[in-house]
Amino acid sequence: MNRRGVAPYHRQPWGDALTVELPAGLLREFVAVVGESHVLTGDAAAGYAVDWTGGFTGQAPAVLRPRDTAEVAALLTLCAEAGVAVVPQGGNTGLVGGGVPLHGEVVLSLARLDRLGPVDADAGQVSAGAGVSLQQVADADPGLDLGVFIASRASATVGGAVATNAGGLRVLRHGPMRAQLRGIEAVLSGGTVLSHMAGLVKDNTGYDYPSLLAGSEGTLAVITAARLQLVPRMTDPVTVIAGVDGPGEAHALAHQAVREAGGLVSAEFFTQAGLDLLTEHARLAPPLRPPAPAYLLLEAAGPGAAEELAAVAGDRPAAVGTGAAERARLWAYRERHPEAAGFVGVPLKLDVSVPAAQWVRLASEVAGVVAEADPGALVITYGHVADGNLHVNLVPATAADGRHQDAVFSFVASLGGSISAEHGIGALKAPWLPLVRSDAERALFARVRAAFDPAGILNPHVLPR
Ligand code: 2HG
Ligand code: ZN
Repeated sequence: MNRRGVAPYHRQPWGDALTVELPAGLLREFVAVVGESHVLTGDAAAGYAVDWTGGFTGQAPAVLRPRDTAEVAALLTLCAEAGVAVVPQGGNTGLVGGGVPLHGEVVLSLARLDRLGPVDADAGQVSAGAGVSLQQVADADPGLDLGVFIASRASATVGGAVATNAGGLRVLRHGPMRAQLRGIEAVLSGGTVLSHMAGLVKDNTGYDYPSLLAGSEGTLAVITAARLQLVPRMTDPVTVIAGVDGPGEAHALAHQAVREAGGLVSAEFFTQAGLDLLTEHARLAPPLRPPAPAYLLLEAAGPGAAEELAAVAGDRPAAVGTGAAERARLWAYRERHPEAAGFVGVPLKLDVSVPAAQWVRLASEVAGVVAEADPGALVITYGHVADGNLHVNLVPATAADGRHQDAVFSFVASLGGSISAEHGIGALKAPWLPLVRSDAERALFARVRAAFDPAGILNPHVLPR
């Protein structure tokens, strides 16, 4: 039970935490591939069976820790032959239960595939093993950076970020993980290795399966490495937090910044409700006095960035940061929002997007929509306003039996939106996929899936077939 006396939502039907007996002898065969110290069972496996929110807890009969692609292929061959389901896992920073063994699957941890190649200076690209963290990629070259920037970058890994098509705080400038992808190496469930890592920018030689694997949530193949395009590191970045009167003003200003600030990199929204939790529990000093109902964080870089952002902020109350320490201080108000609801209870994290013209309605009305289903629920909203993306974090006051998802996702679908902007469908949202994907689309998904994974062992409970 959490602090509000509500059972964590993993106790719902998608998390039955089955204990699955592995076929006799299979553990010995795993050991023959990776060595005894990299087949974890019992207590040693427990940490791989729970996500960081504590909302999803499963049980793994074994955690396998291969060190290279050949070992991944050998392990998948064994699992396919035995019909044993596998959950691939990277940094375990996912938010939708897609990387934890909720149905007794074997966990295939890619953490040891941590080889980071030298940066190809001609192409501005780097090849990275699935277990390399996003921060390590970002640090690979002093003049270059990774276009994807997420709060969990120190733990989130390349394999998981590609598999979930992670978005984050700079999507308006550089796109999500799929947009950084110039090649991939992956293993099919039968053990076949696919490798297309030359990094060609132009390459029209058939189906773009690296792009298909981006966002496939571990259901099509196990990603073992990726070829990533890097972007120029920002010069003279400026961060501004402006106080606004609500979602309407935040949206209008962000829209103006996209049009008028040529060096814009981020446009992030949060409210006083989330900030109150952070000032109380994370002891952050308020960014502005007096407080505003809502805030827009803008970041831009390059010549004229400061003037461009000043022009957008106008005479609104604003805090400005230019040096690294001051920018980090301002970013903490936004980057720590994922923790805010967790100070009150086990949070339910709903990541949704709508067409630009509907975003203000979404951000203004979603708390009321939740209140109709659960009047006592705590609702914190924040997100990537220029992407039409809102994070609805809530702590239920009633049974977390799907009523919150029903309410929020139906509202989002009625606005022509998506029930997952950047976190994936995972286990959390699987029952609601038909709200936003037609029968014909889901039938196509199932055929694609059967073509990649005929054994049906890869993350079977994610993106249900
Ligand atoms: C963010 O934008 C992440 O901070 C996490 O996507 C959002 O925890 C969340 O709901
Ligand atoms: Zn986000």
